[in-house]
Amino acid sequence: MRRLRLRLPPGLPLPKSPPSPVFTGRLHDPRTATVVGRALGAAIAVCFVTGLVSHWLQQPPSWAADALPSRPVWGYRLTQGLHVASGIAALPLLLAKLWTVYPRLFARPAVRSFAHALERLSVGVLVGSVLLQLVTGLLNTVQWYPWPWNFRPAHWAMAWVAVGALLLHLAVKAPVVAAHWTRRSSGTRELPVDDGPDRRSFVTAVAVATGAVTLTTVGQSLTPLGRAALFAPRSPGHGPQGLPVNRTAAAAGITRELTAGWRLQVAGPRPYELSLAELRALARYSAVLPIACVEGWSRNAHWTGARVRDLLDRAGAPPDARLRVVSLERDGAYAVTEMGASYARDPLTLLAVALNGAPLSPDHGHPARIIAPNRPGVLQTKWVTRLEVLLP
Ligand SMILES: Nc1nc2c(c(=O)[nH]1)N[C@H]1C(S)=C(S)[C@@H](COP(=O)(O)O)O[C@H]1N2
Ligand SMILES: [Mo]
Repeated sequence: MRRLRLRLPPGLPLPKSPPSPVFTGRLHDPRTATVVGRALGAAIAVCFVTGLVSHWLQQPPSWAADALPSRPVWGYRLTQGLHVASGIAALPLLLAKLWTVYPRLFARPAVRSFAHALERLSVGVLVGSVLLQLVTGLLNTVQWYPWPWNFRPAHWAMAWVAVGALLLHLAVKAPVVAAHWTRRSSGTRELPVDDGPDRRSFVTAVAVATGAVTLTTVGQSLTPLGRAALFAPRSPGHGPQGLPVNRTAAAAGITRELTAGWRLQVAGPRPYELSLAELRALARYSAVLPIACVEGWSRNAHWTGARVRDLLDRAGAPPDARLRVVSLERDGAYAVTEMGASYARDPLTLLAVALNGAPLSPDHGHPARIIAPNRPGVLQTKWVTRLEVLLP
């Protein structure tokens, strides 16, 4: 390829910096930014609210821990499905929005006043935190953690940073948003006719892209769309006994030797132990309850087991007692979990020994596991060996 060389006439001073580009396209104007921003804002709002629900169900403040709602049984399935779906949908919307407004990076003067500097800084915080939230959240759904910090507390803290920056941004931009909310208010009507279609095609393309990523992933929780979930990390029907597995028995270090002489210990005012045969004799209750993983996949299953409330009553637990559930697993993050009184007392909360008509397979928690309604998957402890009554 021939090199193009710019030859300046002798004596002409060199320009100090290249001239700023000029953007005249309708796709970078406030009306397009408003239309895309509205959809992005809605996705972020759904994502934030459902994220709060997920956080509180997983890590309730102590005053609320015994009163978390155990109904509807599919509640967490719905909210966490929405959380992951709205986060995924927000990604193409965010890219479209950034593309629409990026010419502002070239606005000169870069800073007009102190207030303007603060506003630009807040936009930087907004873009950075929302990008980080959406990308790390997406990576979490495929269980890939290429960063040194603990995902959950960081995701929680960053959510507040992002929402704070977003509210500030909306407050600053409220007049512009209001002026461009409808086509009429934005004055598009008076534009030349040939100015309309480019915006319409852009918005349509963004809508199609957003719809496509949603349709090809949402089937991981919305099971009727399971076959369309080409890009979802999980397919809800795949796994032993028709249910996906998050952490296998092998990964958790659960060996045949560990489960061979298994007995359930129940610690409380009247402690006792049960052999597997004895527990199976108590397993007279069945419930259809979902596993709803925080990563977004979920699936209903048919569980059979003993009611946790009956096991606790037998140990002499008072009705408002809390429960600690201990797994055979040695040092996993979910080896020990706690359950508030509202779950422990719910007649649908089981210590399950069978799944979809067959004894639990090792990967689903053999010999026994917790299954409770409206509960994040991480708290549905597998390979349970001990229940401890926590007196109020
Ligand atoms: N002991 C123990 N229980 C556990 C886990 C774990 O890592 N250790 N993973 C949890 C998670 S994250 C989910 S989503 C469910 C998955 O249950 P399944 O493998 O039976 O579908 O189990 C939960 N129970
Ligand atoms: Mo999970």
